[in-house]
Amino acid sequence: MGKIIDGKALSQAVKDEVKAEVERLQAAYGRKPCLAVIIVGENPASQVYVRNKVAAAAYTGMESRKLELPADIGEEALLQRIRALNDDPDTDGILVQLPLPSHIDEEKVIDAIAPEKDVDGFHPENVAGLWLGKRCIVPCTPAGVVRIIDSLGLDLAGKHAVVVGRSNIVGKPVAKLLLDRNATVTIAHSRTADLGAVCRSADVLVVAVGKARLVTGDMIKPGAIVIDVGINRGADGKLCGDVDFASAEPVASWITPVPGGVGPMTIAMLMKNTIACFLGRQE
Ligand code: L34
Repeated sequence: MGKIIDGKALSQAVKDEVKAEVERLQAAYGRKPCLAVIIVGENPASQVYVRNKVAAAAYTGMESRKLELPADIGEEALLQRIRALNDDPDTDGILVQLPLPSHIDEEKVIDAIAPEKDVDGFHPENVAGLWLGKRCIVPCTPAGVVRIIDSLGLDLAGKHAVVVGRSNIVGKPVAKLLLDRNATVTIAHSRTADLGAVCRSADVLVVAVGKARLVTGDMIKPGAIVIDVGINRGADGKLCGDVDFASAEPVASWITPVPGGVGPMTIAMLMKNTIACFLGRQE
């Protein structure tokens, strides 16, 4: 078994869809969507991700702005920058790259973003929308995860999906999106007893815990779909996921690699969300 899902190719297809949409919007509204990305400090991983986001925006033809703010910026000063973007009619999407320096309260920052410009879907209004089944912005990584799963064209009804990790930005929203596809969903985490047995019962296994190679082949049901959200940097600077790819790949029917799996899809879905915010702000 073991078929490797090409997240790069899938993200390319999504970005091409967005590119065509940007042209259409320019013709229809006389303006292109504009994404503002704020990065605070110099976290090297964040710098890579933000660079990839700005490059993707350029590829699709949409406008983007990168605001690089110093690590010691005060919380109030950051909130003021966000409010200015909220009030700027030419800005459609606002993204504040996480994590933020420890002296800044992330919750306050997320709450300050106008919900209609919240391309990350982290604002409480969008979170409520997701859980209540209303129209809303769905967080980019979870949206990418289910886009990958949807691309396989399988019916999840009656299937057992296990999500390892319970964060607000990945685990919890992924679980809701799988529930929407009629899977029976279990959320496992650091306190779960016998994680191996729980994972082995999964037809669809999504791992988002941030622990390098936590899930090994012996924890996977033969034929399962395995989606690896983790991005861990080894001492050698090489990237690896939360799944031990070498032992998992022969057991799984489908598996995402790291890099080249969920990461590129996160960025592609951000482009989609920027279009959705643009459209939500029209009329
Ligand atoms: N606000 N903060 C906010 N929104 C987000 O959606 C994110 N996330 C996570 C971190 N903080 C955030 C991202 O953008 C993770 N993340 C992200 C984005 C892109 C990539 C990975 C994580 C990515 O491009 N990954 C490439 C490898 C990049 C590399 O060389 O390091 C890949 O192929 O997986």
